[in-house]
Amino acid sequence: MRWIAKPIVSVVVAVLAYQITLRYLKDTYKSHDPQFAIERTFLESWIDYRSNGWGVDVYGPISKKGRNMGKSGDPLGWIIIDSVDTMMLMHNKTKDDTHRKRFAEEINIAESWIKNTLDYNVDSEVNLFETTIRMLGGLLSSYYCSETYHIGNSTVYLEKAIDLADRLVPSFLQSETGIPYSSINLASGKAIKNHADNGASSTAEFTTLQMELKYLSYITGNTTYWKLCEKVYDPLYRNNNLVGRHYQGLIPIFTNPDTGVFQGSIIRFGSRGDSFYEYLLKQNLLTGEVLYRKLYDFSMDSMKRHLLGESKGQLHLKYIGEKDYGLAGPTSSKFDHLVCFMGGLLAMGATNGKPYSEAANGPDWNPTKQNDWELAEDLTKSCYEMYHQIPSGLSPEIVVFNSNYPNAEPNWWRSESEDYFVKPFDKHNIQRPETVESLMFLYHLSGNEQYRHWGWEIFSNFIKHTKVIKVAADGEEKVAYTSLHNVISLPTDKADNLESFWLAETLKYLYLLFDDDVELSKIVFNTEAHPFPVFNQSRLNELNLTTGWKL
Ligand code: DMJ
Repeated sequence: MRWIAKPIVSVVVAVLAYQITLRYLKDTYKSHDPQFAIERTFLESWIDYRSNGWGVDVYGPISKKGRNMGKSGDPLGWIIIDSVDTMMLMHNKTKDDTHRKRFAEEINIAESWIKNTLDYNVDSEVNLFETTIRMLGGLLSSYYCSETYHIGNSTVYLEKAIDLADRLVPSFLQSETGIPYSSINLASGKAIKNHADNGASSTAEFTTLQMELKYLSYITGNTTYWKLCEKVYDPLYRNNNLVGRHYQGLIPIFTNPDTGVFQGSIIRFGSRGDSFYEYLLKQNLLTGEVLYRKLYDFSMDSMKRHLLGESKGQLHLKYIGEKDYGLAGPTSSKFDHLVCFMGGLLAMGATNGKPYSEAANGPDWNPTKQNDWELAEDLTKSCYEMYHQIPSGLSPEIVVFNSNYPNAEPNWWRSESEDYFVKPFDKHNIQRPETVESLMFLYHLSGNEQYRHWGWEIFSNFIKHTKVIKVAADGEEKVAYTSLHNVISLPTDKADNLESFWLAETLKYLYLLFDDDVELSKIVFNTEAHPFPVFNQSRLNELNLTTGWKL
């Protein structure tokens, strides 16, 4: 019988192997055209907004209703401006003629609206940070992409950017310290203190304006923007002795703008703390200024000594914890999804945007860089697990890693590996970018395919769970994408909310994850994923743009 059994076994093995391969391929990006799929998702989302909510700043993809942000009711271009450079990028890179034509039309529509309808001379109180990173950042990168990819009229974006920046920079002149209040009226130029938190400004907010304003000085030659925006650092470091024993480069999340002194003792890498660290490194990468690199390295060293933890579950996931009572207090294992940008940042910090294989063999490589690189990989893995173990495959807004502080309560959802928990109020997902952002950086720096597999899994789950389908009167299906109230129970509970960073960041980073032509040493993304080119040192010398303060 042997002579029959052998071929039968071989056939069965071959069929099984074929089926396993098929199943595997079906679930991986390799059996798809990921960039085409992401372009389509972007277009579906954008066209829903353009058809039903055109011009509004806040839009609900379920109700198809929206409103504007400014008190006066005038639009600020929130969703439109945040989206333009993603369309320019996709227009430039797509292999599909229909998509390219569509992107060209949509860019043209957005550009006409910015040119002819958008007016920043409005009696509206806007948040300085959000307006800078999304609007000023979006206009400047659209200018850059328009010039680089030869699409649209770059002057439209630059003129608007200058008009907006001139309305924002009076913020730096209205406190004794040069630290801005949190909001400003676009028409009158009057700065307004935060209505809550005793008028404190969020520390990460006034330290996340510098890339945009420095880039504007670099383009226009008007050095005022550069000089004003860097003034915040001297009082911040000096008045708090920020590099001294008490803080060791780790910032409390609130600052009194009139004195420059920290308010409260909450230290974290999540909301109101995050992009302080991001802009230290990115200013160095963008402009070459050495001081910011030193400050970044100093803060990262302290972060590793004071905030780093490892979960007690099966996977031993690394996380950056929080200190609610200053550095001497206990470290909480609460972890905002927002912190997931840190994988990408640490990887860029270690390699300066060069492939790991090249950087690690270079003369500057050292154990600290190796350690930063490994931490970048570990944190990105933790963030991936925040999607992978959740029933919908999408991360909640906040998790608590399994640690001694705080202790899990019975009503907290437990991940299968027992590495993290989710509290009842933290189960929502607003299509945030930070994890796919880190996947994009880690993939291009390491070449490790695993990051693309993870990214495809996350993208597929966004499609599966955040898609809204409405059948029109003529039977045509209209598709949109929206936020979720709850990622744990299935089917997921949808929220009527489109965040502009879904279009500006999440889909852009996913798209670039699958792009083969990304040179991370030549561009620097602002915190809203708007790309700026690395500055040319001779242009900086010509304009005499240097760091205007010392520690
Ligand atoms: C974005 O607006 C920016 O990335 C910001 O720095 C943090 N939060 C959102 C996205 O989550």
